[in-house]
Amino acid sequence: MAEAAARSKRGGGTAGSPSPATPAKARRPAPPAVLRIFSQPHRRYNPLIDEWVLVSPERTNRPWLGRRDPAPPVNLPAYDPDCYLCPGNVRANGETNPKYANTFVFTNDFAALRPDSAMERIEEGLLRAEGEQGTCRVLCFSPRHDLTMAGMSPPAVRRIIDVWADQTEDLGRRFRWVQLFENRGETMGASNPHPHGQVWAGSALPREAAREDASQRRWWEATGRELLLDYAMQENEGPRVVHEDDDWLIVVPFWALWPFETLVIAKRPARRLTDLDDKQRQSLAESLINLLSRYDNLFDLPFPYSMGWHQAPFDSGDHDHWQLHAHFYPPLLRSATVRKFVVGYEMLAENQRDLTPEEAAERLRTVSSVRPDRQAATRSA
Ligand code: H2U
Ligand code: ZN
Repeated sequence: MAEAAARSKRGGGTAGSPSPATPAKARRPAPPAVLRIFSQPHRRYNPLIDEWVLVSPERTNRPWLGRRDPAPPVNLPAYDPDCYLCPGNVRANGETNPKYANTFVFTNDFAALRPDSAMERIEEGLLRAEGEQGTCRVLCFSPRHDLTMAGMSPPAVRRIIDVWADQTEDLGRRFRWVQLFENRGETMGASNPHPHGQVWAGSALPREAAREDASQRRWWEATGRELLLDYAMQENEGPRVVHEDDDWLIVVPFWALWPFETLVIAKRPARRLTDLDDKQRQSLAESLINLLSRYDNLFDLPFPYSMGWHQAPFDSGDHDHWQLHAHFYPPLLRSATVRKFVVGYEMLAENQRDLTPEEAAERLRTVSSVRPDRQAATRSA
């Protein structure tokens, strides 16, 4: 689509957003201005959810007398008789897990969504409510209680990717939104160190999904291109790249909120995990191991995070504007025990970060992409 046409179609854009029709390179400010802006308090725009974040680079120097989280336990056993996710163990609802060899999926015994909820709607003035149907499942990544994704072999991580894709396909037949995610570490609320993820699928488009859907659609309608593919092109070999191969780009996004937040973007058009071919799944397994090893090496501990996949919803209409990606949101800021809190100004005004995304990316790039335990050829599936 011609740029002029794109510009007029967009009609000026949403408040504060950069014009999508402006060529990427030309939008980049001149280096002196970049240096000036980036070393002082400034705001950055997140085009994926149409929101701003305040960046205050000098604040990382402030003293910290606040909360320190306990360092997570290391040296876990390969099997824990008290773990409700280990093979052959009994869960809270009395069911016994099979003696699974690779991965194992079960319906969450304390599901937040159920398939048989009443679907009525009420609307009384400002009071609105609607029924929501869905289901929640737990995904055990490995029978080994002590094996995190970073410690797994590429074929073992590849099996998790296949499970993610299979769950997407299965739940997408019945529900509009399929949210795959993992909470890793006590700091992120994980109830159990046994490596596991979750999938929640529901009939509504939840908040983040709706915002990303709207932003990607606006960009697509204005430019005829996928927002995240344009972003990946603009970040190519830039200061925020953490890891890159033919199929995947991992960056600390320009607009990141969490100190070491990363965005994993498929470099070729893909709406969902089910679109990925064999090679893309293989390279994704290697890219994830690379990223997670860097995370673990950063503060020399199993790095806590919440991560999850965003992929096209399952509803009528086209999804050409969607590009598959994963978000990693780690809470740690300056050490193994000092985390970032999203409180105060963030709750009441807008998001804020101290460390710049460029500094965070540089630290993640500099740290080794191989965990010390991997060098001893202890790769285990
Ligand atoms: P998190 O650790 O990420 O919170 O996930 C564990 C999930 O496992 C949690 O949602 C479920 C909890 O409801 N669970 C079971 O389904 N069965 C059990 O026996 C214990 C925990
Ligand atoms: Zn276990």
